[in-house]
Amino acid sequence: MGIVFTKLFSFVFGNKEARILVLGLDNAGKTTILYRLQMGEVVSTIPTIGFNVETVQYNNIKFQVWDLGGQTSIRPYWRCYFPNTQAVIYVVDSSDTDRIGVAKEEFHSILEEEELKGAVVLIFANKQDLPGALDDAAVTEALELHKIKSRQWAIFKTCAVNGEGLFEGLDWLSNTLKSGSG
Ligand SMILES: Nc1nc2c(ncn2[C@@H]2O[C@H](COP(=O)(O)OP(=O)(O)OP(=O)(O)O)[C@@H](O)[C@H]2O)c(=O)[nH]1
Ligand SMILES: [Mg+2]
Repeated sequence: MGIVFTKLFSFVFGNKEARILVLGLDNAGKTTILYRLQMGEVVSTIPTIGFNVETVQYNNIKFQVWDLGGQTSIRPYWRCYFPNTQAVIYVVDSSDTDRIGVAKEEFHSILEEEELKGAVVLIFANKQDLPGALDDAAVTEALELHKIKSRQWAIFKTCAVNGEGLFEGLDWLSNTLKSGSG
């Protein structure tokens, strides 16, 4: 009954719901981004063991945002969260040029997952405030984004600490999800 009512309410008011996964290597800034979006504040984070999940209401979409820990030993558990995902936000530490190749490998293995076939992909080239950070064009090249086939994607330069780029990314995401069939 509760679910029926919630669905009816969403229908009447035009609200959509979307399940979003935030993925990326450890230290990329995923948890910082989640809480910046949810509370508008920078929280001090510790490495995520497991996940954080919060709801972010934006542009008539209720985003259920799952932020998963990115350490090497935890990454195999990401796939437990793949079913019913409408979008992936892939966060890259643009200043971590040593590990950009690892970030690329992880990114492309996510794209191959059957359960994420229908998910749109938003890439955040994060930590733009740090010296030596790769810009969006350089991250596009390093992640080989041109290899993405039959899937909607976009990349935005972000700085989770001052919030730059985050809501521009969510704008793209909400417009893309609204224009989709889901
Ligand atoms: N300078 C700068 N630091 C950032 C930015 N985003 C995040 N950080 C810092 O990077 C560190 C790691 O951020 P987290 O959000 O904990 O990273 P995470 O991706 O959640 O890491 P795991 O939970 O281990 O997967 C923290 O010290 C953040 O304050 C940014 O845009 N610029
Ligand atoms: Mg984290």
